[in-house]
Amino acid sequence: MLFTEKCRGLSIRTADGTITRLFGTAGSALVAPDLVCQGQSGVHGVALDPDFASNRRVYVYMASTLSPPRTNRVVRLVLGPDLRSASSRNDIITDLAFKDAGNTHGSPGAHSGGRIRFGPDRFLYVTTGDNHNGTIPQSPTVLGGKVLRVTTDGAAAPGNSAPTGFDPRIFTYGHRNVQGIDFRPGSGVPYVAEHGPNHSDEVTALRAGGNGGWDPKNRSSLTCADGYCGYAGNATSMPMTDTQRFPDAMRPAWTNNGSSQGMGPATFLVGEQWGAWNGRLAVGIMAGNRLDILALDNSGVGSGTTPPALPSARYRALTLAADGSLYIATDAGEIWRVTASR
Ligand SMILES: [Ca+2]
Repeated sequence: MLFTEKCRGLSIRTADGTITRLFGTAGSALVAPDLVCQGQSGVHGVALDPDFASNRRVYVYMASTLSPPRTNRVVRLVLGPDLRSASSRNDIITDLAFKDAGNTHGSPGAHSGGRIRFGPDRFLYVTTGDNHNGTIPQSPTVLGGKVLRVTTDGAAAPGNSAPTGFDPRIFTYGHRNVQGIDFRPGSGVPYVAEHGPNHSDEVTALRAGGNGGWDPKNRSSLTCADGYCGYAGNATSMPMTDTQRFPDAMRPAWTNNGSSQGMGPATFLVGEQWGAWNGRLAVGIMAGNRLDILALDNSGVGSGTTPPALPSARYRALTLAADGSLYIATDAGEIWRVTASR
C-alpha cells in the first residue's frame, strides 16, 4: 500500500506490515530537498503506472521550489525490486500553478488541487486548483483550476480537445479546486468532485475540452479584494457553474446548492459486494466530517447516504483496493480499510 503525507512524502506499507519512507523529507530513501510543505500544499496524490508490474513506476503530486516562483509538479519515480527504495526521479510536469504569496483570502499554498489518477484509457489525469486567483480558472495557459490529461511522460494526451490557444495538456478548465476524480464503472467517464465556496459542492462528468464554469474574477456586480471573488456573493452571483457566461459549461451531475460542506475525495464503489451501492460514488465531506454515498441517477440529487457504521472524521482520500474494499485516509493521520457487510 502506497500512501502520501503532506509534509513527509511517499511511503509504502508492505505485506509484512513494514513501513518504508520512499521519497520526501530527510529520512526518506530518496530525499526531495525542494519539497514545500506550506498551507494546504505538500505531497498530495499518488498513482501507480498501469504497467507497474513491469516498470515499477509511481507518480506523485508535490509542491516544489525548483522553478521560482514555486510550482506544483508531477514527479515520476521508479521503485526498487524490494519496494524499499525509489530512484530515477523524473519531473514530468513542472509548471502547475501554486499560490506563492498569501493574500486576503488565505495563506500561500492554498487551493493546489493535487489528485492524480490513471483512467481506463491509461492516461494520467491531474487535478489543479485556482490558487485564490480570479483569472486562473478560465486562463488558457495557466495550469490551475484545470484537469490535465497526459501521457506517462507528461505530454498532452491525444483527444484532449482543448480549445484553440489552450495548453494542449488541458482536458477541462473552469474548476475551483478539484480534490476528487474517478472513472464511472461501465462508461469510464471521468467524474470530479469539487469543494464549493460557501455553497455548491459539485460532482461533474467531464467531457474533453469542457468548461466547468468557475470564473471568480471581478464583475459588474462584485468587486473583490485581490481580484478574487471566490468567497463573495452566492450561488446566483458567483455560481460554481456560470451558465450565463458560459452557456456550454458542463452541468454538475450532483450538487448540494444550498451549502458547501467541503466535498473532497471521491471514488466509485465497484463490485457485487457493495449491493445497492455498486456503482455509486463515495465522497468525503470534510467540513461535515463524514462519508457520503451519492447516487448519480437523479434519484438522489442534493443528498447522500451516510453509512452509519463509519466514525466521524475528516475524510481526505478514498481508494478502492484490488480486493474490492475501500481504503480511507483521514486528516487525523489514520488509514482505514472498510469492507461491505449486508
Ligand atoms: Ca462547475
